[in-house]
Amino acid sequence: MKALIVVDLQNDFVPGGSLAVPRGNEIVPVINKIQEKFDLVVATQDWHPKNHMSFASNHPGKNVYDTIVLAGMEQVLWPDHCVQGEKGAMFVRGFDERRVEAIFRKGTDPEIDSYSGFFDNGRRKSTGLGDYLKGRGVSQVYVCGLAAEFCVLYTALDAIELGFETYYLEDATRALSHEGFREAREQLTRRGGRLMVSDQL
Ligand code: VGL
Ligand code: ZN
Repeated sequence: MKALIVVDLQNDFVPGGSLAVPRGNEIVPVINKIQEKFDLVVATQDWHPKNHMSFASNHPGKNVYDTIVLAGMEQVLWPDHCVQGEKGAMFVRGFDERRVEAIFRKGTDPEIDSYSGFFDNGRRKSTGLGDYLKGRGVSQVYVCGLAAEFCVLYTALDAIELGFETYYLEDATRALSHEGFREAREQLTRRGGRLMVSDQL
């Protein structure tokens, strides 16, 4: 069983959004097209309360992209994004959601961030995605979405660790930075993930 995990394809992560990934909108048609190649399609959604501690706005005197220690880990402070129920948190217009069987929301605890679709950054809580995929008999997972070096990367790394054969769809993701993308691909392959482009599906 092959599953596609569409990570955080939300308005705030595409041009016009508050934490826009350059050219993030370009992956929408790619993701729409490849869904038919999979037995199962699931999605994740970054879903923060307004008082989320990853928002620079909740740390008076701090600026966006400063780092702090949160829950014992280094944390980048982001612009407010993907606030529960707001437009920025909605899926990007044009994303064909018809085949999405389940949506896993993350980043809901104000005290800790959550890049991976499987666990928060401190591995305190699971979203249930791993058990869901295993329950559906999935052995191979393909990750795509935004942003390549944050939520897509950490979702892929956790998938590897949970024992899934894991593919990172390079042309169905976009990164915040070139350097971040390069490092993400390197880290992924070092940890046993595989890089693929959608034409190879
Ligand atoms: C993400 C930063 C903060 C992502 C989410 O989806 O990659 N990045 N929250
Ligand atoms: Zn976030």
